[in-house]
Amino acid sequence: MSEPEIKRTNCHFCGYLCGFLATVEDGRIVDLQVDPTRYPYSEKTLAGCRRWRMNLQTLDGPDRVNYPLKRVGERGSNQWQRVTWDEALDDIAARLKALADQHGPETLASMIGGPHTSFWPLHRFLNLFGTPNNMGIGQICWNPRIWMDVITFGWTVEADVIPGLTECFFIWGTNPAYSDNSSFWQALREYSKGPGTLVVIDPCYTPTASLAHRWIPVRPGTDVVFALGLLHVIINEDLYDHDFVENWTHGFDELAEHVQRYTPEFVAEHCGISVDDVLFAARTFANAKASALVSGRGIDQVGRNVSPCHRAICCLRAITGNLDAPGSCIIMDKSDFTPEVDLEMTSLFAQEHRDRSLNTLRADGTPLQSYPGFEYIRPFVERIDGKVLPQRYLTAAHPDFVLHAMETGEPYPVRALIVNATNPLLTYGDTHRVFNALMSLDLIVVLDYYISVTASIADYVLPAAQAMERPTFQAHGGVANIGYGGPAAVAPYYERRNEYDFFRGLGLRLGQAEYWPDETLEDALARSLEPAGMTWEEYCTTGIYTRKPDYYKHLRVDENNRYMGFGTSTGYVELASEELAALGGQRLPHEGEPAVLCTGDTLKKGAHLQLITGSRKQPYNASMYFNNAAFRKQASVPVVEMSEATAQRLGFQAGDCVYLGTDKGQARFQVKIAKMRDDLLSADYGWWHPEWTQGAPNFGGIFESNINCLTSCDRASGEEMIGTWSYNNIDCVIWKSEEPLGFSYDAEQSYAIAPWDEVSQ
Ligand SMILES: Nc1nc2c(c(=O)[nH]1)N[C@H]1C(S)=C(S)[C@@H](COP(=O)(O)OP(=O)(O)OC[C@H]3O[C@@H](n4cnc5c(=O)[nH]c(N)nc54)[C@H](O)[C@@H]3O)O[C@H]1N2
Ligand SMILES: Nc1nc2c(c(=O)[nH]1)N[C@H]1C(S)=C(S)[C@@H](COP(=O)(O)OP(=O)(O)OC[C@H]3O[C@@H](n4cnc5c(=O)[nH]c(N)nc54)[C@H](O)[C@@H]3O)O[C@H]1N2
Ligand code: SF4
Ligand SMILES: [Mo]
Repeated sequence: MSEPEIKRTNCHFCGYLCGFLATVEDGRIVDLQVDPTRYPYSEKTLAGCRRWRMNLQTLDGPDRVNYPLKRVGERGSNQWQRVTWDEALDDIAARLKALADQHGPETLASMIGGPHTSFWPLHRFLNLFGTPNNMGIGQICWNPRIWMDVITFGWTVEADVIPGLTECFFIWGTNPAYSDNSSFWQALREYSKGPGTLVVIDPCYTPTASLAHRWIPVRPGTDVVFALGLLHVIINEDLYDHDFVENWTHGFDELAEHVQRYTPEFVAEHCGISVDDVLFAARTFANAKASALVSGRGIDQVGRNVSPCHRAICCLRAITGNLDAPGSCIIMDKSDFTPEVDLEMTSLFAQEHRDRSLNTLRADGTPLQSYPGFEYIRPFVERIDGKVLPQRYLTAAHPDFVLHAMETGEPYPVRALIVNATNPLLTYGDTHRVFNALMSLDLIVVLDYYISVTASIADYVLPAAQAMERPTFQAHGGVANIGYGGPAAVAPYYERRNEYDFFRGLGLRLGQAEYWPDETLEDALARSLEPAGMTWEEYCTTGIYTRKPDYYKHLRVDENNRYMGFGTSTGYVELASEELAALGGQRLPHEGEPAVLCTGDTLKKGAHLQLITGSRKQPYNASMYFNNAAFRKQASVPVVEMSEATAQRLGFQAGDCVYLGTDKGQARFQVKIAKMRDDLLSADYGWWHPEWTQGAPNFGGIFESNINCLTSCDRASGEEMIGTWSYNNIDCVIWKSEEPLGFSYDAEQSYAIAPWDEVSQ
């Protein structure tokens, strides 16, 4: 037996990536301690985190997938046979090649989820294979904000809160108390105790809202109107930054005229708030020495209104001079290390394959979130410091189009799918549709830790290494100059592999050897750090590479002694967007109609209300950790929240079992009373039942309490330029269920997913 060694490594159970010191004996981790010497150590965060102690348990949990598994029964029968990696990779490569020969390479699609791992190996593989059909959650998480910042400012911005200077702070549609157990939440708590004014815009009275000096409970989906109302007040009361507006913005007069209709009275009525809320928020934001703003999924997931809302927020920042100024928000630098766009090798993605992108082939395509859209924007952005955005994310295929191609073979058949670190049967819109489309495919390959519900209908389930078994380098797609994480503590247990090894292995079998020069992920990451002048060893010692950007970067001068300005088509902040107009969009932010999901007979089933879905809660993360018995004890039922007055009006009591339904489907929840707007429902997401059989007929209970049985990713009701669909601000019908929920919590029962070797054969 070898002497125990202490190894640095990281947790990746949330985006914070805490550093650990692992005690390793004979290649196994026997103990874990927090590493106080490395980024992003925070005693308070760790004290509040319920997941960090799970790392050891998960590393060798009974339900982990440890070997490549090949389906032996019918799809969805959850019958598996253990195969070697070579057998799996050879067969997958051969089948992908045969399908591509028959239908073209675009017959392969992929799905990714939240930032659980690095996705550039997948994207590199897809570029070299020749398919544009990578789907993701980008359209409803991240892409809208990134795109609108870029369209307006030439690059993305982040809040730069400086106590004492940041006199006003807007938290808009995000609840870091539950979603972000990190230094940001700690900083917010500190901020709320100081002299600055904290304003939280959220229809629900969240723990974040409870810290606020003013909680503004706008009606979901109306944030764009609220933001336009703030602009109205700031312009009409002459509270804007004349110097910045005159010298650095484009289209101010048009914007000023456009917002005239959004009087405080109109806005208050439309958003269901008071006139004073509008006046207070506008005056506080404009009059502060510096104002910062952070937004979240609350406004990212509202379909048509998502881009106009982000655009209006960009205008708000700009006309109040809260752009690239200390204490407000700051334009990020590109990364010094190799950015995502180069790691994914999108420059090798041939034009003939770009032309097969459904986002452009389809008449109802998404003009901004597309290869031509990206290429149109690219030179404006690139003018400032050679910045290039992560192309695969920002051109990701719209799920509606890809599902349609699976269902109909139009405009070409999509027959194969790689699912990388996502559980689309719970997290993508319209579960019934996703289920039927996936069940019809010729080949599904899932990389996961577990036999997730999606894995249970795959042809291959491949065992993924978790953070402590792989090096981690979390970067924001190259849109900020920060990367953090650390080394693996151990080689992957059993036959698990990291995603790089999988995609490289597949690539080598498909003639891509030249483009996978690094044998290991660690070599590839070390190489990507070289341009930043940091060695892998240095990075592992500190846990971070970063450099803070300068302020007022538009005032730098170029070689011709001209101001650099902004990376937009005019060189100014585009309050009226020439870029969107050139792509067929609107120059100014206009509100759109919400999606309608309930019609005809659906409406007869019960009361018709507005619904938001998936507000983050602890201890779960989307569909993850439902196999953790302690978590299940703590949060044992899926709930739908409503205000006391709403419950009374509808005749419900806390604990009642209710159905929520739309034309798409229904799901059951338990009623919980919460402080929030009246006539609004907020339902949990991600709920499934590892203790129920995986595979047919129950499929882990995904049709019982899965809110995405009700949602839709339909392009027609989505945002026009990017295609964002709605998870918030949808309409639904609620009625009482005479039966209790289809399961009950039994503390004695094991909640682990049944281990594969017990369910096989
Ligand atoms: N109705 C509704 N739907 C939503 C949302 C909502 O608010 N409402 N939110 C949306 C948003 S913002 C997001 S980001 C998505 C999240 O959607 P997903 O990312 O699909 O959600 P998770 O449940 O976290 O699924 C992660 C899966 O990946 C596996 N996994 C975790 N880490 C790794 C890894 O390192 N490697 C591999 N190979 N597998 C791993 C887990 O075991 C799990 O099965 O959901 C979206 N869907
Ligand atoms: N515990 C836990 N943490 C997570 C995750 C998880 O699944 N679980 N997921 C991670 C991921 S992938 C993401 S993207 C982040 C998301 O983290 P957040 O951005 O914080 O997202 P949410 O909690 O979905 O929504 C935040 C708030 O938006 C409000 N809201 C809903 N609709 C509207 C609206 O129309 N207008 C306004 N103004 N507010 C609205 C909701 O009431 C909610 O309080 O969290 C990450 N962290
Ligand atoms: S779950 Fe997040 S906060 Fe908790 S230990 Fe892991 S990285 Fe840190
Ligand atoms: Mo997300």
